[in-house]
Amino acid sequence: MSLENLRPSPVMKDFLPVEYKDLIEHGPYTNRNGKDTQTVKVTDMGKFKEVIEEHPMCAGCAMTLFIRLAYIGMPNPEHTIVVGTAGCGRLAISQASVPFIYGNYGDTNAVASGLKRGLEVRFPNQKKDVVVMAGDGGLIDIGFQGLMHSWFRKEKFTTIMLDNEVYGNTGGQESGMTNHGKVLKMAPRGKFGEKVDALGLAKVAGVDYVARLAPTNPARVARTVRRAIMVAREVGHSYIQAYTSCNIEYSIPTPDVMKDAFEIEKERYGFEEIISPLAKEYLDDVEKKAKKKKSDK
Ligand SMILES: Cc1ncc(C[n+]2csc(CCOP(=O)(O)OP(=O)(O)O)c2C)c(N)n1
Ligand code: SF4
Repeated sequence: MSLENLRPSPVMKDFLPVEYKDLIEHGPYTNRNGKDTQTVKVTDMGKFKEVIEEHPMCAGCAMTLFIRLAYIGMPNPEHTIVVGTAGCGRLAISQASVPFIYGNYGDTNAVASGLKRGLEVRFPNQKKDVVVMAGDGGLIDIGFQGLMHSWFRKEKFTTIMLDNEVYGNTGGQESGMTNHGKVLKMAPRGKFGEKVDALGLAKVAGVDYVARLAPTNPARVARTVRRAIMVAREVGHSYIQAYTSCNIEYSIPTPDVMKDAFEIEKERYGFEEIISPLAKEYLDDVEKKAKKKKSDK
């Protein structure tokens, strides 16, 4: 959606739902007030209208926290389309005030490839960001072929893997991203193979921006999402792999969800960025300009 497509008559303004007005006046939609970059900050979370406010996911699910932060990080949510699929994440993603396309399980990166190319033809003067947000099963198992080929083709969109290391939505089957030996409800003998090195695959495929992180540092999550989307806009594909634990299938007591995230981050999910020289040059330029704008104010 674009705010330019939806321009209510000024005389009707008072009758618009308060949620809609809040999104424009106290939310992350950016171009209504003449600004072209994100105006809300993670540190102000709770004080502005978020694009996602209600969801039916399990209480304390880290995936939901990550998804909220990802929406805050989007540089232009009003010009963004999210592609998802079956899996827990879409339960929250489909509640957001950002258009959502529900691809068939396994099809996300093929759908996003066509969508992004179509948007470039339809809107030659307006950048539209496409973001795939899907589970580890949806991407590394059933969607593997589409994922890999979108990487090899350097399609200009962002893939975010919500890596809870299990098929959460269907009750606990192992995925390619489950760790070796992990016993799950529907993997009673323990995972046979190793966790797939998706970061390594992304690097080999020449993905321009690759990042791994856990949702332990909210500002860093938003910044990483912003960087990934900016690279996909101008340079090539970007991939974020986020540890988003499943407290149900991994039996993590709700109050300990963040403790688990910090522990796993320390053990094997530390923050990592792999940036191609071209993407680095572009990000340096964009971020330098943003800093200069701030200091000029
Ligand atoms: C083609 C197809 N196969 C299987 C399913 C059933 N299915 C729905 S969600 C899901 C697992 C989701 O796991 P994952 O992608 O890791 O996401 P999570 O629920 O863990 O976030 C499966 C197998 C489906 N919807 N479509
Ligand atoms: S089943 Fe797991 S991943 Fe899915 S909503 Fe519940 S805690 Fe989150």
